[in-house]
Amino acid sequence: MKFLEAGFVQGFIRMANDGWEQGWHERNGGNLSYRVKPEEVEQVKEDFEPKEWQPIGTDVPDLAGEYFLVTGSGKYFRNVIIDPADSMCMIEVDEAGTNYRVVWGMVNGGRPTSELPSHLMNHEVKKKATDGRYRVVYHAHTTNLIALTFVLPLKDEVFTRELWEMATECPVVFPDGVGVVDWMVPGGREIAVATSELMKKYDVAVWAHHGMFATGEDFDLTFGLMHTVEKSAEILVKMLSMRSDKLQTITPDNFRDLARDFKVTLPEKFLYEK
Ligand code: 2HA
Ligand code: ZN
Repeated sequence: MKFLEAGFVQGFIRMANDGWEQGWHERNGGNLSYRVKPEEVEQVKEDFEPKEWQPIGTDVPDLAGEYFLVTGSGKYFRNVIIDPADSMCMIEVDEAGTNYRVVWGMVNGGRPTSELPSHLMNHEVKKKATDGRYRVVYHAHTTNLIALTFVLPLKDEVFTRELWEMATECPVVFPDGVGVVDWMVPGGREIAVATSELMKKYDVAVWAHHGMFATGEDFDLTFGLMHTVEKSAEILVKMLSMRSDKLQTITPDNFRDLARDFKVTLPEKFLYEK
């Protein structure tokens, strides 16, 4: 099968374009990665043209031999749909988990996303924590959530609770909550370690004054998660713009009732009295 005809490649391209249309990917902002299934690698491997091995910048031994679709460093999400071979690539991780090589794409040169260490370390944590079910890691510059990082305390408990309160579906969509990383220099191993530490507990990590990481099983669930969190952040921004306090809201006991009926576990640390 031709690389671009494969269903998983089409799903990746569609998700990148959906993010662009949401306004989350100004210029070269954001990045997306997908851990490819072995049978999907088989579908497209006749199109591979392997390039030189390069250092990942961190170690991911539990991803040895895995293949990933990733957006390119400095590439624009708005171009993925019109020129995927220039904007994205498939990479292979070596048997030690320290190097990668491009096997398809980046036809005009370039590298995978500058956030490759964060993507791969998040994949490594999630692969282990979910018995291999999670395959997607998504980073976007979500406007309203970024705005909130200037006015809310940078604490997991506060972000989770405030986002949950803005839409009844939120605690059902992200019952484990969201984690928050203080401002850090992006692109390196240090922020990758901090983010992947949070991914042991959560599916969402907020990067203060920068954006968000979301992880999930497939493109629909991961895009839907990013969309749900950002929508909730938008409601909170609107609410705070009208007045600084709430006349009424969803209470801790309301959340406990919701948890019972929807059969989700909501950690009590998020249901504090204010
Ligand atoms: O430019 O979003 O975090 C890509 C990024 C870096
Ligand atoms: Zn970014």
